[in-house]
Amino acid sequence: MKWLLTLGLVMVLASLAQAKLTRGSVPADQDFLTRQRDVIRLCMKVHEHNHYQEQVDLVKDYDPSVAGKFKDVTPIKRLMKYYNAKTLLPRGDIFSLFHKEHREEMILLFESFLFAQDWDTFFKTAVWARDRINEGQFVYALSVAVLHREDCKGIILPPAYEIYPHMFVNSEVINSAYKAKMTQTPAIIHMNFTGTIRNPDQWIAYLGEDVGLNSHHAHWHMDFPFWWKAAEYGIEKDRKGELFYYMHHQMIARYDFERLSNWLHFVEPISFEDEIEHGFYPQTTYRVGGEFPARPDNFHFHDLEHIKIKDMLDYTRRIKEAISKQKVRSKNGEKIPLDAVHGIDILGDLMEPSVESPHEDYYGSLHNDAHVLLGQITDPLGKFDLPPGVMEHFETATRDPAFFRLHKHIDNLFKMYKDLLPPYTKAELEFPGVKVLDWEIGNLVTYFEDFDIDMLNALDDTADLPDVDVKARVQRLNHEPFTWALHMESDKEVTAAFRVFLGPKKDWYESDFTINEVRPYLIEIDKFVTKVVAGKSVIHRKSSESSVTIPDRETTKVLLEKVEHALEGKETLNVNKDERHCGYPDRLLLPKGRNTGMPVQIYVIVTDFEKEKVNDLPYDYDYGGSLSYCGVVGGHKYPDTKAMGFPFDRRIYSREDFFTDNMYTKDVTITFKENHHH
Ligand code: CUO
Repeated sequence: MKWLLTLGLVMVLASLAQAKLTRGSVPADQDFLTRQRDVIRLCMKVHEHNHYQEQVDLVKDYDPSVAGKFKDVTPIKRLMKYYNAKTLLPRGDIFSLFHKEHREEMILLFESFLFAQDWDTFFKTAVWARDRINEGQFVYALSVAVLHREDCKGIILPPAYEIYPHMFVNSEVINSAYKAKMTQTPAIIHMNFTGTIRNPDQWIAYLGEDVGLNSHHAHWHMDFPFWWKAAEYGIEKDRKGELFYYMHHQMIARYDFERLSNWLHFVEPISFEDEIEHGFYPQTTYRVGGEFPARPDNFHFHDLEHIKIKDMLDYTRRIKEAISKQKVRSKNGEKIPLDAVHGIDILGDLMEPSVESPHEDYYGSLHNDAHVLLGQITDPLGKFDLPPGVMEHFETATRDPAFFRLHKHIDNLFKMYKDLLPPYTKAELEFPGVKVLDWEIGNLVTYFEDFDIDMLNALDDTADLPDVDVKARVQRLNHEPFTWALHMESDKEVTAAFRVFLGPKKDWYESDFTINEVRPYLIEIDKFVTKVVAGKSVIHRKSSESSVTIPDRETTKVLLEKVEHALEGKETLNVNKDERHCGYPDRLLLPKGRNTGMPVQIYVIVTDFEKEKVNDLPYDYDYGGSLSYCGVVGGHKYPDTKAMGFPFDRRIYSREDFFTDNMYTKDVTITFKENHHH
């Protein structure tokens, strides 16, 4: 009986978790379902030639540059020219977005996809390309196109770890998967995080190697590509530079929180002149092209042919100079002020850098080049023809602990800029007439659970054997769903913005952090807008509603089955065409904490949304979720004018100066349960 009750509760909770998913959902029509099926099929077994007969027939005599309808034919014409001249990256080779020629070819394909004037041209061009263009370039261009084409709204892309499992699971798992297929025995293969417990970085590998975190990161970079030509594509990316800063800042803060959960010190910024203390052995093998290169302990940076260490120092110095003068130089000699409104956005564009960098020749390509320097560190001269390192793909970069060190270096430059801005005044912080009286928060409990990665696409069909069910089983962090209730008092009805942060309370010696010390380490766990009525009221919120997370992904196999059933009329599939797939998975909302209970603090600030809104859309307009780290897409403006990370993005002198009646902070603990059973 008790068991039944628990089961009932779990089901209620599960349906609550679905609530965010189904908001704005409508039953998918045949047109949509066909498109969804076709896109999934394009992403299946991408290393093999077109194998769905329909797709093969569709492009038998198709030349997109002749038969297709494009808004601008230049990209497809150029692509065809290179294709016919056989100068494109061959199929089977490893694609890296950081490689200039690889990228430029991919952009031609992407632009062909984006400029296709109807679904028919788009789809046929994709089927054509799938057979002829390098599969890495193809999947990447297709994914970014699907995320940006009007007629693809709502289409779900398979997660990267299912398209290329090779990049996410270690070599042993791949070998076992082959064995399973050869012997036609379904298998679940257990996989450990890389390295051993003797390597302290391995203690937190559950975050860096989490496929959901990697998916989020890769997806973010597809929503906000650094190579995006907004004017040409006719799609603006509002506050893209600031989002580059903020999303990565949040990743670093989260990493540091996990480190403290495990009693490790906060991560040190990388220095291009010093040894990198901890090495990294990815123990992962490309499908073709060998193992991901490893980096031994205490390894130095080395000059590459096209990227020099000295350049990185120069770029860093010039950026620091611009920050301290609060001005950057543009290419045509202008001085652009780094003011409080635009400064962070400009710096983001400049450091990543994106197409919008004010002066790439002068400020260089600090962040992107550093990814490449790290990726090629063990074969800088290309003597051994090693394939790209994990740092050279957004899908795998966070696996290397040096990723967080690099981004800490970048983040510190952003912090240097923020620290020069005046602290927020009382007037900027308060919300007269609105008070937070109390905050009730449920228990924060985390645990590890098993997660299975579908290995279907890791197995080639060459052996003429039917596929068998093969899964890699990994551990992943999760938390119990929790709710909270904020007790408010207001002298009038207001539309209020709520920003919620979580931070560690005590350092490694069990002394309390000051508010200014802990400020850079706060993670944003929610942000939303709602009405607060006059008088006393209570605002309820569930962890599943958080604006930083998205619900867990379905496996592509399950999704494809549902789509096929819906096409046959056996069931209805609901689709929310605005739903985003960028964001931490819901289960990563909380850091691990400790089994003894880690003391943390939760903060909320309530502000007047009427004063910060940027448009007249309804205050509860659904931007498709995960707004906090992933901004908004679809040509919308970011919905408020406050700096991301407000009010903790600027220096704070003292608690007394800072806290106003519209803020509240509370001590809570995060307890990690070793042997957790639902
Ligand atoms: Cu996301 Cu460095 O920008 O990986």
